[in-house]
Amino acid sequence: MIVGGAQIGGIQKAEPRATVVARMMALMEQAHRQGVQFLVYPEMTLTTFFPRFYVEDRAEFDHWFETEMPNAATQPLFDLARRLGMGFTFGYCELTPEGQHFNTSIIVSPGGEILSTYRKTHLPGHADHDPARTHQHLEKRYFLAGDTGFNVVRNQGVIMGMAICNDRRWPETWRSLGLQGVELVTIGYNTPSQNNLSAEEGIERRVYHHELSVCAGAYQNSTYAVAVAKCGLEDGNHMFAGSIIVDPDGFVIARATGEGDELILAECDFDKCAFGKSTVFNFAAHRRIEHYGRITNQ
Ligand code: ING
Repeated sequence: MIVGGAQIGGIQKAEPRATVVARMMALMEQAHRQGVQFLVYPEMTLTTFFPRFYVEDRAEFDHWFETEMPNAATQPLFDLARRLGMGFTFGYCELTPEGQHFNTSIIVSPGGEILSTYRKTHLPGHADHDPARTHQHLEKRYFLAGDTGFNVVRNQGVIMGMAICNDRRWPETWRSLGLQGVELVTIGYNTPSQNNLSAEEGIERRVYHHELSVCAGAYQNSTYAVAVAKCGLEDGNHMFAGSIIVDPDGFVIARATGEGDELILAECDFDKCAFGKSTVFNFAAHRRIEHYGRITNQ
């Protein structure tokens, strides 16, 4: 199966969802022309990365959230995917009827059915304004930690699982999916080039840690991974690109070259996952769970 990654360049605060969806659809049509059957979009694909901004009354930011999916803004994307017979996944900010705010992603079948919903588990950053920081990163202020856990679903004959951004840095994410036989892990991300207490950390180091996390996770669980950025400049704030497709041996088999809207794609032979799962990473034969207690109870 040819799998695609639809990297999205910066979305400015003032940019309406309709414009963003049109950009997403253009990439989907390009993907279809190049034989892509499943397409991966970034985290928070519909809006700017607003957790960089502090607001006292969080309700002021509810307009960044979707209360239903699909909805008027995204229905055209669902309709196009169905017409093209393409499965896809994308991230958005979810406001539930109960008033809960999640950083969410979904997997949609070629027939337009939402097969799986995932809510981001690992929220980086902080909940209150931190004057010591050069850049705020307030995901803990605007989102609840996800309540879905890590699940897989079979779509288009492939066992697929979702993670979102910071999740990729935690081995627990990957092994939770690996233990369910995952063959394709999708990861949308928005990673600021500076958001720590010191601004001198180089972007090369950040990009290295991103790629290291994805390649290690894929290799250690013998799965493909597609990690796709929303990147470039958003109202002057930079997020790095580096979208990649990684094979079950941990090799990068496709990589974005720019920081704008860009399609990457690769032919994925999911039978390749079986070798690692039956040899080096045959979990049943080699893991010793009696010694792993610290991972789950600390
Ligand atoms: N962003 C970043 C990420 O995990 C971050 C936060 C940046 C963590 C740099 C560590 C280093 O890629 C999101 N949205 O999780």
